[in-house]
Amino acid sequence: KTKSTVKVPTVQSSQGHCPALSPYLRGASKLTFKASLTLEEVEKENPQVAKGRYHPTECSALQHVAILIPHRNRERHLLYLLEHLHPFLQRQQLDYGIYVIHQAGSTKFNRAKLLNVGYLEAMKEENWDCFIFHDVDLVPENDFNIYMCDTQPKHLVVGRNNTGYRLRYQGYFGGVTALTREQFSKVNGFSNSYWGWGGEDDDLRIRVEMQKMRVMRPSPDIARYTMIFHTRDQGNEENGERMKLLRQVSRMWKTDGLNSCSYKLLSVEHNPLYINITVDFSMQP
Ligand code: UD2
Ligand code: MN
Repeated sequence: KTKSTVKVPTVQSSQGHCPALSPYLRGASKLTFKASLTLEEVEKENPQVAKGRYHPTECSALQHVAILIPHRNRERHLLYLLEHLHPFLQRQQLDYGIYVIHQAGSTKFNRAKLLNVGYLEAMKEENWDCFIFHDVDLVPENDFNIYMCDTQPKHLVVGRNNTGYRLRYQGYFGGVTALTREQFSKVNGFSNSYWGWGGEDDDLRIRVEMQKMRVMRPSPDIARYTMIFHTRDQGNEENGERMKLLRQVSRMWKTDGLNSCSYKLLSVEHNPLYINITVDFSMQP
């Protein structure tokens, strides 16, 4: 549960690796979302973050982690996520970068394809060890939910406030997941074919299982999230094709994924708190 005292290691060689468990973790925290919060305030609270990136200075981080957030028209959610995620990741002593992948225009939203773009673009900047695929509206409640990758793909959202903190169904793989560079490339990333809401997370789970990998989850008392309230977005209507697509994964995965992800890159901006990648999918079939 909550640690009352935070011990700072006394011996720190500049070359040494960070400890397996960070001494800065606090456990469960009560989340608040201030209506008047601004980006400038969050920037002021995170002076050690530059161009969306941070690394601990007291030790060398165990993993280099890229957080990928698919986004369109959820500015408020993004602000709250940045506010909570930056200190959370710093307490975990990670070398990290936050990428927001923004879909331009009003074509149907494609979460999975945005995350493929995030992987491909982030890899142009650095050889990241680990990727966290992260919904913009999910805020982690407990910093013992470590944003590092493991020997198997990890699903980090066991429960969330609006579903009674219970796993929605066996095999559920939505919300926030962690895959190493190798695990993600082994499954050829996400499918690019899911336009609108639903199915793309189950598709990824099927890809993972087809490669004989097994989904791991942290314990339910730790893997807890608050989902900031929202209704279904315009441009992200339920995908009526998803059941059909899900029956074709074994036939499609090799040719539909990272190796076939084409997109028009509109911009890459290095903002103080995140790297913003804007893409246009309107030319895609
Ligand atoms: C669930 C999953 C999510 C995804 C989705 C189906 C959980 C906790 N999450 O989320 O991972 O599988 O179902 O596609 O189970 N977004 C925008 N702008 C939009 C639309 C979507 O930014 O106009 C992004 C944003 O990061 C959002 C995510 O896409 O969090 C998923 O969309 P959602 O939040 O509307 O779907 P939800 O909550 O049912
Ligand atoms: Mn949501």
